[in-house]
Amino acid sequence: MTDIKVGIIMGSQSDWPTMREAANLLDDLGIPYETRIVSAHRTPDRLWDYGRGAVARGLQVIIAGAGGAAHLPGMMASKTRVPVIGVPVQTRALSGVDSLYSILQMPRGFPVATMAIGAAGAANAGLMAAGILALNDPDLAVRLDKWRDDLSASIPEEPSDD
Ligand code: RP5
Repeated sequence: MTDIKVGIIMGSQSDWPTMREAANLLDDLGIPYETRIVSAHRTPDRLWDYGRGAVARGLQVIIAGAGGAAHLPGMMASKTRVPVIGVPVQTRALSGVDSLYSILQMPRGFPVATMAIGAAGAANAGLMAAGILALNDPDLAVRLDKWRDDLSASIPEEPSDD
């Protein structure tokens, strides 16, 4: 067991600019995490090993991002009961709709909590992971509440021309 409760995994190095948004949120909230490139197609054995070991290693949430034929989140959900939050990475050919549909339409029994396409979805995945962990971590709950309050306070009441 390690102190790390969140795994951020992605299908390719090319997904990292998107998935970094999830990592940034976890950094902001003081949540340790690990990052791995785990491809459903290019490194299936790595996917299997990661999923098989997730519970024993103490992971409590897995954020999985992939693009195109984005099978990583669903396959990870098939391999571990650790909740999987899926991030559809935006693609050039089909704008990420391919990724979204690949991740979203899981069969009954093996859910993936699917976020929006791209950077906003990755950031929200970090916040969703924080919300799950905060259920059993009062200090984190206080930090997350403050983060949310700060965001609300930053929104002006009126639009400006600046
Ligand atoms: C997927 O294929 C990855 O998640 C990535 O979004 C996409 C393209 O990968 P690269 O060809 O850029 O490595 O497996």
